[in-house]
Amino acid sequence: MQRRQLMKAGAAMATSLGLAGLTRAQGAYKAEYKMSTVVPPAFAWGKGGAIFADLVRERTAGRINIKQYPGASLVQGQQDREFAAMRQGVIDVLCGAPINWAGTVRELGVFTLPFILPDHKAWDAATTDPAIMDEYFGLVRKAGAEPLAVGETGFRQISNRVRPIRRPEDMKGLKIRVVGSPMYGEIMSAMGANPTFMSWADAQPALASGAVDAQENPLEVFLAAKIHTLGQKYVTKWNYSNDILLFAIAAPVWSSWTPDDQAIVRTAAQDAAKQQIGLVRKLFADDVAAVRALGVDVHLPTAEEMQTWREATRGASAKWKEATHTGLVAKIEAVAAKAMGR
Ligand code: X2X
Repeated sequence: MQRRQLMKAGAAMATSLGLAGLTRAQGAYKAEYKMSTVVPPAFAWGKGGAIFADLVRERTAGRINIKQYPGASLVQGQQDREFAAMRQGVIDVLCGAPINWAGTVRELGVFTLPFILPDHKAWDAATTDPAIMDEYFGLVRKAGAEPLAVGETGFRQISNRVRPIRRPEDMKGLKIRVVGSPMYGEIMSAMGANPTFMSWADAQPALASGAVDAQENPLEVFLAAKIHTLGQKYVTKWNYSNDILLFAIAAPVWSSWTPDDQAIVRTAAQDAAKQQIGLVRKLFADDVAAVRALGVDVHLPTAEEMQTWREATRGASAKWKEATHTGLVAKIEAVAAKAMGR
């Protein structure tokens, strides 16, 4: 009897020791988890980050406190360093566009190839396809982060201060600012412009001073950042690229959380992504009218004009399919074609 009681006590002790061991393996929670976003919550994509942080704080009763650092301030505004900084432990939470990380993890740029997902039907089909997303999330995990959900940064449109852009000839000699992504640089060269790589922080003064003539961003960003006040008078809405907004957690941080908290954080990211996509699409629906109301000329390309852009970028596109992930790109193209009824 006594013996059995002793054994019971021993078992209880082992269990509690085991739990203690587990807690230790999971590590102590930090007082603050640092999240980088390029733009602040006044933009739909920065707002996506704010919604995520709020949901996590509420649903974990403050156990997980995510603090947003907009302006990519954790990397001194150098947004192309975000992913590397996440790997170094400077950033805990990513809520960003993989196009910014092209120099670190090229293969994550598959959704940003020119004209690969030309409309929302194609975009939705690809980003909700289980086989595509399993493979993509596998690449994110291999790169050192736990992927949680995917929002939308928005279709990117070109603007400039010189003339309306209708055909590749209109791009000749235009100095265009692009993010530090060689893929975007080569697309712009293929279209006839002179690309220059610059962070978002540096882009705005460069546009204001006329050091660069053109830029490309979703019109939601054009409006929120008041890019028309920087002398940008002409917009062409050609929907050439629409990057995902990836919500992800640095792998060591992710494994320091209990399975229950991991589940809460994943659901919060999925809910935030859904809301964020809703915001972006609402703005997209009215963006032409909103931009025109500012006195900016907005050109909507004809089907024929769209074909000239596709042709101009065919070579750059083929090169970057190889440079990112040929197999996954083929899957994305097949799903997109089906969604668009081709
Ligand atoms: O810098 C940009 O142009 C922005 C805000 O769109 C990105 O982060 C890619």
